[in-house]
Amino acid sequence: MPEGGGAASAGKADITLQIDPIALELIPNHFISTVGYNGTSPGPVLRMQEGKTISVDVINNTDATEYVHWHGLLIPSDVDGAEEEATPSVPPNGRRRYQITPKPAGTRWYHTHAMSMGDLHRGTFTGQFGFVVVEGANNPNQPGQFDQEVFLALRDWEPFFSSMAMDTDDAGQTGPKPEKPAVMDTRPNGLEVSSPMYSINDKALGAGAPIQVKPGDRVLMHILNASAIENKLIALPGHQFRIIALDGNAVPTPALAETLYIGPGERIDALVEMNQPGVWILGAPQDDIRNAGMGVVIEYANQHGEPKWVAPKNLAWDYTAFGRQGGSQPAPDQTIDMVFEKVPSGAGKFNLFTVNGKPYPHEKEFVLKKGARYRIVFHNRTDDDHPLHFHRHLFELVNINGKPTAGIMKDTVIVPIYGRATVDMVADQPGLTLFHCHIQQHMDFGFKALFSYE
Ligand SMILES: [Cu+2]
Repeated sequence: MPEGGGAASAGKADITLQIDPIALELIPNHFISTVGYNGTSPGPVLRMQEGKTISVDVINNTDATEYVHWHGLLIPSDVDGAEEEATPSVPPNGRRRYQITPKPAGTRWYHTHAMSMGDLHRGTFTGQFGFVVVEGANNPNQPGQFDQEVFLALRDWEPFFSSMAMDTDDAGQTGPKPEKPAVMDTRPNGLEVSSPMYSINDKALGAGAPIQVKPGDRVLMHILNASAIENKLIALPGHQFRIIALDGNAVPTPALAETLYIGPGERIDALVEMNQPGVWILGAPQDDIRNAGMGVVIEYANQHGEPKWVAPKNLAWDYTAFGRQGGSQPAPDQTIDMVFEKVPSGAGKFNLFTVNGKPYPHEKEFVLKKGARYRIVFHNRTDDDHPLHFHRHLFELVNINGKPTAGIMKDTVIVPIYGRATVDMVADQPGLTLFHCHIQQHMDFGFKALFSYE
């Protein structure tokens, strides 16, 4: 097996991730063929100690070049896991050892960062993803605050191209559209990616074991949208989610929500008090998506019968509900405007996305000064909600569609359709830094930018 180079790989690493083709039995006797970590998808929950350096061996048993990205960790570019940041790859049928010092504490995740372009069997369309829990004093999820914790990765499978946008980005969004153009682009849309099958973790709704709970239990749910293609809605009839962390970072104002809206790349940590004995479906509010697998059964002790679904009354999702009311940020050193547009390509072709008028790459366009505070304004002039992600940095939400907030630290934010989001980012992680939409096809066709430090 060829060595990938990099750090010497003497002895066994603290963590070994093996990339292999796998078969996932989403529903009994129906297997789908994909690629996973250590024979499964999601891969193992990786627990790390904040600040404690560990070695990770990645063994790639496929014929594709791979990258393992540590999403939400503040680590150097050469181990972050992105080609654009010049992280050394894991060669086809090869291996490489990385050393990482995980921080900050909280719910993070790992996933492939390979490009897919027109190949729906590559990149985040595969099963290469899993949770990372960084343990530490500031982890918002301290033992004693919950009786049971569950990890719920939301996924879709067997993606296919279609000429229609089948997502539901408008479902929970009734807000203003400050970036809506006066004259709409009427050119015919290009290819979108859709999915006929859904799951939470590796089972479609009803195909796996129910989550067993007892009355009075406080269940800590770590929810991750590991989809390559779309934002997701999730509800649990009879119950409310108490949101305690977004993207693994404690929120200033833990508050209740009836429905979660979560973009690819985002994590939500929510406490659910189990106070409605019965058998329930936690799942997507859209009947077609839930019936195609997006859900899991929650079963109270000594309760039996068909799992019950009741449509939620309130689909609204508002990040600012969890922020510090009346708070503000220090004045920025500089403001950066980023304008996102879609160039519709017509039937059978891939749409192109531009950042400030140009698709990736941008020649030295975004250069940061170490220590400076940047106010970044995302102008979404497209007809989709986009989950926008910064590598290697946290940012603070400042404003969403005119609503100010403070204290919410994230690494990925959904910028609503024709909407505007403002975030503050302190440039405290020198090195190449990738910014992109976390919808794989958008990223691959232009929706990304590279930030560097001067
Ligand atoms: Cu996007």
